[in-house]
Amino acid sequence: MYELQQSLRQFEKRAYDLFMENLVKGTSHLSLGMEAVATGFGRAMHSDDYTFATYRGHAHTIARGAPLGPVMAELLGRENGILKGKGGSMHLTSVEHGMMGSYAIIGAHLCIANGAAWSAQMRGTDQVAVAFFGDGTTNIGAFHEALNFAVIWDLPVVFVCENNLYMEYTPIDLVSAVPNPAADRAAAYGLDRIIVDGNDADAVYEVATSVFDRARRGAGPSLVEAVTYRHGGHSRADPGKYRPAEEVEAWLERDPIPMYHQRLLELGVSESELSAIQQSVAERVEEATEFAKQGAVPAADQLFVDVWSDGGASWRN
Ligand SMILES: Cc1ncc(C[n+]2csc(CCOP(=O)(O)OP(=O)(O)O)c2C)c(N)n1
Repeated sequence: MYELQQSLRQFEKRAYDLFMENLVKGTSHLSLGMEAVATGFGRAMHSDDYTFATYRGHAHTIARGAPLGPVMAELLGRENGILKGKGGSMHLTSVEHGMMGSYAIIGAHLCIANGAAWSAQMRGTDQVAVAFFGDGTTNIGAFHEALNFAVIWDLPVVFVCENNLYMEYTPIDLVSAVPNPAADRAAAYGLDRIIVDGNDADAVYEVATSVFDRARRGAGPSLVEAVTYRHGGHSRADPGKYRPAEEVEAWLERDPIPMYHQRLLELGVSESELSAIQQSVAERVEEATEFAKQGAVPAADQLFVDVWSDGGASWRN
C-alpha cells in the first residue's frame, strides 16, 4: 500500500513537471492528495473486477496494474502509450487490467458500471464493478438513475464518491442540500450510510473489502463516500486560489502518504526500508519518463484506426 501510494504520488508529480514543459498534451486532472482512495480500493479488487473512473483517472489506472511507462507515454500522446497516444490523460483505459475507461461526462460511467455489473451477474461470475466519481457528480441525474437501477436489480456494483470538497471551483456545500452529498442520500435507495476517511488507505481497504464481499455474495450494491482533498486545483490550468489558505494547510497536514509512513514506522518498519521503496519508485518513474519521451508521435494516417470497435468501417471514413 505504501509503495502504490508512492507510485501514484511520484508519477503525478512528474506528469505535472512534463505538463509545465509542454510535453503533456491537452488538459489533465491530478489526484495528488487523494492517493489513499485509489490505493485502498485498488488493493482490495480482484484482477478481473472492473474499474470505471472520471477524467481524474491516472491513479485508478495505475492501481489496476497498468504499467507506468505506457501510461506516461499516453499522457504525452505518443504511440507507445496504452491507447497509442490517442486517448490522453482524460480517457485512460486498459481493458486487460480491468480498467474500463475514464469518462469526461460526469455521472455517465455510473450507468455503464451498472452494465458491467449486470453482465457479471448474468454470467454468474463473482466480479464487481467499481465506479469512482466526485462529490459534484451526486447532483447529476445519472447518479440517482444508476443507484436506483443497481438497487432494484441487486447488481454487484460499488459506487465510490471521492469527496474532495469541491466540484470544479465551487465548494460542494454551496450546491448540495446535505453535508455528505453521497452518504446522506444513500437511505433514499435503501443503502447504508458509509463514510470513510479517504486519507487513510487502511480504513479505505477495510471498507472496500466489506462492500466487495457484499456484492460478491449477491447482496447488492453499496455507496461509499471517501472524504479527501485534492492538493492542487481542479485541472492543471487551475491554481486553486479560491480555497482558503488555512483549509489547504490543514489538509496538507493530513497528507495520506506521510501519515501512512508514520504508521509503518510505529509498526516497526525501518526508515531505511521506507526510503528504499521511495527510491525504487523514483527509479521506475524515471524509466517511465524516458520510455514515454522516446515514443513517436502517431502518424496522421492512424487517426481513424482503433477509434471504432470494428476498426473503422469504410462508410465512416
Ligand atoms: C454531464 C456533465 N456536466 C458538466 C460537466 C462539466 N464539469 C466538468 S468537471 C465538473 C465538476 C465535477 O466535480 P466532481 O464531481 O466533484 O469531481 P472532481 O473534479 O472533484 O473529481 C463539471 C461540472 C461535465 N463534464 N459533464
